[in-house]
Amino acid sequence: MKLYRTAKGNFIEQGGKYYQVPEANWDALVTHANLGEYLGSVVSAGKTTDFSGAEILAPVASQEVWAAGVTYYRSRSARMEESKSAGGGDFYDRVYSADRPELFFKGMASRVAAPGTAVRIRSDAKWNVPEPELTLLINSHGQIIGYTIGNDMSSRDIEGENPLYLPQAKVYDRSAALGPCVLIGTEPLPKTTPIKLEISRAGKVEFTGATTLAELKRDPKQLVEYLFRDNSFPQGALLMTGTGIVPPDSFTLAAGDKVRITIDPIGTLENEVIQGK
Ligand code: DO4
Ligand code: MG
Repeated sequence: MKLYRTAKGNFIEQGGKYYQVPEANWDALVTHANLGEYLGSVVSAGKTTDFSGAEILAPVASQEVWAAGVTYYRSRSARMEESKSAGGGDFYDRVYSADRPELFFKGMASRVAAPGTAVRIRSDAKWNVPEPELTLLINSHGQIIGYTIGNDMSSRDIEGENPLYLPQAKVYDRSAALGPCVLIGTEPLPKTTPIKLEISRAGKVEFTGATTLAELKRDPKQLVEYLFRDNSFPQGALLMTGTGIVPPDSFTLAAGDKVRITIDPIGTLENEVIQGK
């Protein structure tokens, strides 16, 4: 069952049919005592609707968006390389194998781009990449209630210059995209689940990459446990689980590029890239 947040309210898609959710408030859905059961009852009522033309919004309202880092070996190695001359490489190796994961605050809804809208490159950054990440939707009790797709846009030159610049490399207007929907479910996704990234420029594919959840070193539940340690999230939270796809060091995003991230059971998140205002 997929849940869409749209400008016309919330919709469920199941078996190719769409159902409008009576509860129009996204925060109320995320904090619902039993979301799966509630949405199931909407489907069982059998009142289908026309979904075409609904403007799809990012699946976030009052939730904080957080991100985990260096959860895939590929991310560890890329970060060690980019921060070598700044003497920061060792930190990435250490966090990859430490018990405590790297978790950082990515922003609120105001920083997040909806599907089909623009993500941004910082105006003062020269080396930029999208980061395709399985993203967890978590309720106020710290339970994973669904899965969406996240793009953790990153400025590699800024984070590589000094690891203390990480918040500037990661958090700025339109530095994240989420969507297009939430796959509702509390069970972990299979380890074989593929995550795919395609970047095209002027109609030509510039980069493709793929990984699977088998490469994710951390258990999503363990990431959530750390996030909720000494933090309360009365409206729930979203947590990006890290990237396992990093384009070669010679690659940087450019304005006009199209980023497509596909996680099969969820869908495809597509955004165009802009730089500056
Ligand atoms: O430590 C820097 C950020 C890492 C990150 O965002 C990732 O691995 O996805
Ligand atoms: Mg990331």
